[in-house]
Amino acid sequence: GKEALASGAAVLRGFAAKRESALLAAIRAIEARSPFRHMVTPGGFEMSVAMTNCGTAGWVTDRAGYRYQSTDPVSGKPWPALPATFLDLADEAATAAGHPGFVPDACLINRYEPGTRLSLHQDKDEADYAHPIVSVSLGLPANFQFGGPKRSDPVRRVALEHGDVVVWGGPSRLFHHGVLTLKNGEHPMTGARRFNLTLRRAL
Ligand code: MD3
Ligand code: FE
Repeated sequence: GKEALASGAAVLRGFAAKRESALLAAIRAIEARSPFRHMVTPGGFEMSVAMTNCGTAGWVTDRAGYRYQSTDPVSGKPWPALPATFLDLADEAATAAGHPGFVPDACLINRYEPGTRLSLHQDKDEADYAHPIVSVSLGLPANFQFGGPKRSDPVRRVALEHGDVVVWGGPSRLFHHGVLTLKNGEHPMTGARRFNLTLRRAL
């Protein structure tokens, strides 16, 4: 089913479930060339969530700042291409949520292990906020939190499970959001991990 979360935001429960094997195989192929790594924030803190990217641009952070760049700083080579399974899912989910014609050029892949979290932030390193972001959850469940345009806005919690897809567009595109500390657990497809794909138009 489709649930409205906020203005322009919708959760599509289980939308990615039938593609779980293809999505996880694609993540394995990507990480073989661009491994998951713990990036450092501009303030010098190592992120607990491990990240990698695919697409013509990838999101990175280091002491110099947050940005998108065409090469992986670890391999020195371009990021792996966006797999067809990611592009198809992005198009179908965005259309189902009322944002037809979404063509991402970047996908940030987050890997959570028990005890890791992503603190409240906005996604604002992209060139044009008119494009939605499509988020895909795989593996262990997480408690996702989202607020509003101001950091001080009240926060709501939503449980995101394996196969859930969230589409963020319109007024919700710049809402603050984060992921609470992942609890221990085992998932039959991913073990003690959660993966999140965020399909974006960066450039
Ligand atoms: C709300 N990832 O990679 S996805 C991120 O589960 C990120 O790993 C989280 O936040 C995760 O930047 C949350 C849900 C999400 C993604 C983008 C958004 C929510 C959003 C953009 C605007 C508002
Ligand atoms: Fe985000």
